[in-house]
Amino acid sequence: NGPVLALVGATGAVGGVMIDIINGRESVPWGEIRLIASPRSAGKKLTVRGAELTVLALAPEVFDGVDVAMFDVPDAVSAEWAPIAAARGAIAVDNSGAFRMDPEVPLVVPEVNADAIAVRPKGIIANPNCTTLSMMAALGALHREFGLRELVVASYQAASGAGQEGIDRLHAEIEAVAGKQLGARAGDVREALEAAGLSVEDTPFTAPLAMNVVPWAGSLRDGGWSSEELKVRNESRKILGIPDLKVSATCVRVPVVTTHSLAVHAVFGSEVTVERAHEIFAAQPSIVLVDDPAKGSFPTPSDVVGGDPTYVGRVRQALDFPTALDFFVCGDNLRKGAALNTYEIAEELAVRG
Ligand code: 2RA
Repeated sequence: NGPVLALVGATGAVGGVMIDIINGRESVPWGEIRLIASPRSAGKKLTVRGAELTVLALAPEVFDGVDVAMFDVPDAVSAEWAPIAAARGAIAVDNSGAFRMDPEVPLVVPEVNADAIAVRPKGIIANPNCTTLSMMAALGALHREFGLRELVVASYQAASGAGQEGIDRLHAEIEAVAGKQLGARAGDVREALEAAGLSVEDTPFTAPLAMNVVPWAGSLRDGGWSSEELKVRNESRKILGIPDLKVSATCVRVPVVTTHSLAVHAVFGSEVTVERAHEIFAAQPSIVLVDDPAKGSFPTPSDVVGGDPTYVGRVRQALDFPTALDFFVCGDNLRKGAALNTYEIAEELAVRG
């Protein structure tokens, strides 16, 4: 019989995507799969690989006999429960922000730093933030060849990064502005939302998101940076193993339901060419290259949502920087950005025994 897998947060938005991923796999290495959620959701029945499973209430005993426990829950829940799962003998693979920068917890993207999973003194492995993750497969592949030195990025983040609340809010805002001739006068979108009962006091996005872009994600940190921008910087350094990588990020929310995009300016230690970058991207199984602008061919969120790969396009050799590439990436923030990468770490653990 194979190892025992637990999914904590089975009834949440990412948990649902995780179950879709497990159901979509041709085969799985697991002898048993346990679904776990808050006591409020316990007792629900969900179908996993043809079997109807009852969701168990989160409690220390549910981790007994578990080999790998994936956590898709808020930071505070992970902070409390991942160590409990580890103390009961499970390896916790955590998708929250609770442990990502803990020096005793590896931060893993399997196609970039899979070997890091072997050193996990706390029995916990962390999954990166979806914004960082969306560009990591591409940057990891280029770094191996050219040696990354500096990174300047702007993100274009989807509403589902803010969970179901974010998805619901964007849908409600789009409904409120649909069919109206808005966008030619400052404040008219905001007024239309207020008139529809959608106060900006209640939005997770700080400002109207429909018909708009919002240069903000996360919470305020020193120097005017957002927590999301600092995550991009700190997590990129840790995953790529470049502690002094120079990073500057601007994180922006856009009216897209799911799939984060990033415009990346990456400076390397040696000269780069578009041809070689294309070859490197084409050779990486988790990357799909969509790069023929003469034919209008480049990745966009609405064309790639629901897919597992990282989509890369608009690859250009920066005109004034001989060692720099500019490119555009799109990645489904709920799949590779969250559930899929977590599951890939769990699979890697199963493969390595
Ligand atoms: C966001 N990256 O997009 C965050 C979610 N983890 O809001």
